[in-house]
Amino acid sequence: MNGTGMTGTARIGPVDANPYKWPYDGSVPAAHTALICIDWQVDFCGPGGYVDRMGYDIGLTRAGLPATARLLAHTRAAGMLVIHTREGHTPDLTDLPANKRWRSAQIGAEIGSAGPAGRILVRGEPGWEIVPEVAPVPGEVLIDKPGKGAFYATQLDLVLRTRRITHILLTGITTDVCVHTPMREANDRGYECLILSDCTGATDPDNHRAALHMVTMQGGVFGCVADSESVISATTWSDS
Ligand code: C5J
Repeated sequence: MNGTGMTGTARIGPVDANPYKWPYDGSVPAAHTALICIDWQVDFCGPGGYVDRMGYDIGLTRAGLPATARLLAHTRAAGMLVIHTREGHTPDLTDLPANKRWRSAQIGAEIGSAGPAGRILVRGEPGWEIVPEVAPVPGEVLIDKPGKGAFYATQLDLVLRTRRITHILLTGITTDVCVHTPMREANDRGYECLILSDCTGATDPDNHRAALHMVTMQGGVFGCVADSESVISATTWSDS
């Protein structure tokens, strides 16, 4: 028995998604599927963090939190691998490209400078922590990354292959930057991806919509788009 009251082995699909019923191969065991929660950090959706300091509306980046928390509970019960990513730099900033630092200074939120949530985008600072609504639980994987992609300069691909993951669900912020980049990276590596429209958010609503729309082009150029309820209702359980 798990948190859903269901027993046995879970399988996902077919999910009512756009532009095709996800996944392409009909359905997938939860054991071969990972939920990746991208950069749900104070710096991106909390008061005094990087996004707030840049002057953007954190209401937009927080919008996907309730649906993500529900989906997290579901995927944990289904036995999926849960992976959390955090964007950030080492305290000495040796992994911070000069142009990234310069650009952040132009917009008044220089990476590495001190603010209400500690040093902006620096590992170990309060702003770098994942917000409590979707915080990791023991046993879940944490991937720390210096950039927008989750595969570059990380062990993510090795973790996925070691756990025999073939299919990926993506939640997180921001839709157009740190969610889109790893979706593209994963798609190029052959992972079958689904981005959750209500579990993502951007600093600009048009960018959020456009980023989701881009996925649906060319028959699903990077995978598919669906909402979290469609994933939950497409989960079936059988005795193992
Ligand atoms: C950005 C992110 N937008 N997590 N990072 O700089 O999307």
